[in-house]
Amino acid sequence: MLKLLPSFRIRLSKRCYAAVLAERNKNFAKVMESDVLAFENFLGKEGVLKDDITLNTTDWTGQFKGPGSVVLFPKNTEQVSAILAYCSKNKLAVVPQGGNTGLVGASIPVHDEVVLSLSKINNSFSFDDTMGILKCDAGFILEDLDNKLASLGYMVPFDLGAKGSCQIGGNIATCAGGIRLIRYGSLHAHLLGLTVVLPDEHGTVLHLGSDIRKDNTSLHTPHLFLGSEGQLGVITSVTMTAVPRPKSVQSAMLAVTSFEKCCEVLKLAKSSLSEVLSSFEFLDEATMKCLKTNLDLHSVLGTPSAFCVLVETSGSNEDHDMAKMGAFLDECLSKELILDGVLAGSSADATKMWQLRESAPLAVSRDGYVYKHDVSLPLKNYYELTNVMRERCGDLAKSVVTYGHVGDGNTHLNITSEKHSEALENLLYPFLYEWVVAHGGSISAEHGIGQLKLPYSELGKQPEERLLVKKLKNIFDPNGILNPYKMI
Ligand code: FAD
Ligand code: 2HG
Ligand code: ZN
Repeated sequence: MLKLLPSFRIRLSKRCYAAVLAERNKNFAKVMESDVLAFENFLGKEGVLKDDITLNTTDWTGQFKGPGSVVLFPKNTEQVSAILAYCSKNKLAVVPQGGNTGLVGASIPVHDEVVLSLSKINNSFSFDDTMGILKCDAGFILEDLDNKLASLGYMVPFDLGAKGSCQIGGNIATCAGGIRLIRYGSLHAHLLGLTVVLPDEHGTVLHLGSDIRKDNTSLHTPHLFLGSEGQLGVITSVTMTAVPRPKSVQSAMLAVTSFEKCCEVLKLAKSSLSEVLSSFEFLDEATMKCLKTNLDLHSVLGTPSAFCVLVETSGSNEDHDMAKMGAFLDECLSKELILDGVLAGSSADATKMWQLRESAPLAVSRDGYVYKHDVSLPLKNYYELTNVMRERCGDLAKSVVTYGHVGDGNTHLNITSEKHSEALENLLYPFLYEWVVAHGGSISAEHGIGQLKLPYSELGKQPEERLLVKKLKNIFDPNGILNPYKMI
């Protein structure tokens, strides 16, 4: 029997918690015609959207919708500064928005907050191709940025399924993980500097960190913005390292019969593929079924199996990398760690494999109402969570699906039902998050807290740490106008 953590001794459903916390703060003013005129004065009429704002007030999952008030499209840091100074003086709450691909309802208004879209701040781009240092506007779409770097022989050191829409500023604000973290590390390893605008009465513009690789002259202030979920300041420019684009990429999909064997394959991949290993992703049978049923996507493997692993190497010498991958696959087979395996013979084959993994979020979203999870766990408990929840949900769940970045201990357990079910929700929460924390995990490995996990944001955290974070928030945002009702 799990011991309830102090904040959950009174067993309230997630819904009750969220409703209490999300009440409109009466200290905030409402947007009036005079405010709209002021915004038009800063941005021109084309920079202010008043009607038909649904796209900016609904999240990717469709589960979070806020009424909002107005959407602003500044074109540069100075305009962001003018907006934030005005909103701070006039107590207007503001939500920064990047590509709006976040999965926790953090990028959309809860009530009538002003949406500040970064999508027009995407002009400035410079790259030092000796040091591999990139400096660019925060509103660049990740894929566009990566394509620009491709022509210079480099790439962004992370990649995710939402790359066609998410923005580099949003990636920093969420500390996005993705499918290459096993190789290049998290964004903490790559961030060098930021330009941010504070939501104070001056709209203070700060240039944090620097444009060089090494700088130990201060606290590493840009890093405070990693995972800040738009609650400390608005990021308008990013300086970070890029990595040489690999000349040789090998991808293989493997059929595995047990989760324990998946872990053995991971161990072997780390030791034998070592420096060229660039991804180690995971899909279970329920995910494959969902892909087939909802998107008509079929496994590339002839043999059905309980688990599928997608292994990728990236390097600079095709012969060397192919030899390594070949030896690794041989060893997997000879040790009977895998049942079957397919090595991509062309980039089209590799695309098919990646399409399966990257379409998993869409496949589950087509399955019905989705309870999404983004937790990290020690590997010994990784799939145990799925088994525990599958048994607990019984017939109330339509599908219990798991995919994720197994190489990073990050599981995306998605549970679906035909429609939203209070009974299922009460079975899931707070049990699931308490289970994760009790097993040494984190309730958010990638996507953050936003609105979705707000009732549980204190789980696994020291009260003193939460207090420190609140004090920091007050320093950056003295009037508390930036992205209220969310993580902090
Ligand atoms: P938004 O969704 O617009 O905003 C996210 C948060 O950042 C909000 O709190 C917002 O206020 C804040 N914000 C945005 N821009 C700024 C800015 N310039 N300044 C200050 N605050 C800002 N995430 C992963 O980590 N790994 C994955 O593998 C992954 N795969 C995904 C696959 C799919 C299909 C989808 C839909 C999402 C996926 N995500 C993943 C989640 C999401 O794409 C990331 O969190 C991404 O980094 C969000 O970027 P965005 O520009 O869309 O930000
Ligand atoms: C992924 O890794 C994303 O595909 C989305 O982080 C996870 O859909 C999800 O739950
Ligand atoms: Zn993910």
